[in-house]
Amino acid sequence: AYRILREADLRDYLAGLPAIVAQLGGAPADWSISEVGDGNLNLVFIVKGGSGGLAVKQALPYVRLVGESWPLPLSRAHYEHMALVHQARLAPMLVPAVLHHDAPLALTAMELLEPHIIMRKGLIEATWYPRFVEDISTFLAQTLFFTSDLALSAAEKKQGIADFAGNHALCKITEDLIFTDPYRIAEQNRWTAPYLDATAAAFREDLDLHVAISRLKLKFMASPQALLHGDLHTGSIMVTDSETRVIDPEFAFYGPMGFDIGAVIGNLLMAYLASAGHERTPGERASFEAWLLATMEGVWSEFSRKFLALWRSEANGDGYPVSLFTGEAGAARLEAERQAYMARLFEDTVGFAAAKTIRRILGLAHNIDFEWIADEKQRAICEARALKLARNMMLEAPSYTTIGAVTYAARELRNW
Ligand code: SR1
Ligand code: MG
Repeated sequence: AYRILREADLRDYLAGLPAIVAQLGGAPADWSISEVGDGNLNLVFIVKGGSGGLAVKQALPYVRLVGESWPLPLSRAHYEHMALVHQARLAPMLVPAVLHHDAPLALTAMELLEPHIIMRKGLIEATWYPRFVEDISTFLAQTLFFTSDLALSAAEKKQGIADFAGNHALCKITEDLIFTDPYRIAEQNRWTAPYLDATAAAFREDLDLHVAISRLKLKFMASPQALLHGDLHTGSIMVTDSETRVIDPEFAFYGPMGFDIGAVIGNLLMAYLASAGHERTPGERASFEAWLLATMEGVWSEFSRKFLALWRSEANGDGYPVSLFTGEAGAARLEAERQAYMARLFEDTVGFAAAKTIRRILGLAHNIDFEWIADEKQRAICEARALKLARNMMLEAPSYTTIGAVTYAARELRNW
């Protein structure tokens, strides 16, 4: 039966699992266990034994950030587990290995990622991650392509949608917190007041923006293109110099691919525009910010290259029947169609990146890229730049035809 585990309960529980006891080593009484969760929803324990360690995540029956007044289904642990297993098959070595799952307890024990750190924290420290472009573009291309109609039969795809359809409470969080609340008066919204009061009010009055965000919301709700991670911000990525692991897919569901890609790009944009507010030497600042822009460009261009390569070589799905594109003319027409598909996907990506940015500045759940800028006026300056860029990206998404156009606009706004 479900119960919220404290450290002592977890010790007793894990001591009853022979494979886990072997993984940890030593006597259970000697294991160190500490709860380290700093996310918005769950408990996270780090457990260390005589010869190994693991991370244990348990879902709470409510939103941790807010408290018991906001109940949330435990079933999200089931969807997260299913997504992790699926992603491990599609993108080996890019997600943590699952060691144990207990559905009634809404608990999953995973490989301990050490010395990995949460990427967002590394970016605030101006740390570069040379593997990131290669790894995240592989993760995105593999997980999105192989769960799409380009790779699956119609029956397989519909089964996939059904398997994750029950995760609607987590989708509802996204629908409200990203696509609705930042654009209306909502009790839980906050922003850096008083500096952004007028901007927040302008966003609440901006009907052009309300149309644009509503189109994106509809796309999020009604375009089951592929199995998404669903919350792919830089707090859901753990990194070292040489490794990348994507964690926390509890928001997984079948949705529009651009939502995951846009999450990565939007969070890099925020890291870039927050950089001015963090202590750095001038040289460190310039080279780190240049790396961030090159990283954004690399994420899209490498994702796009890998996704297209998969489409050309692994397209066994029902989406584009090969029999309709025979001969030289057919092959050329299909290739043109692939390019048009990627252009539409990029437009979605730009819009979702903008939505992800606006929600972190005007909505409930903020991020430490901005929050850790102690001087509130300086923070508001960085946030205002990000809001200006995001508003333009959302309204003018079709005019951003290349990732270079996005990074050019970001660079232009950097000193606005
Ligand atoms: C109430 S949950 C707030 C946010 O935390 C998660 O990481 C998701 O981004 C969600 O929108
Ligand atoms: Mg999370």
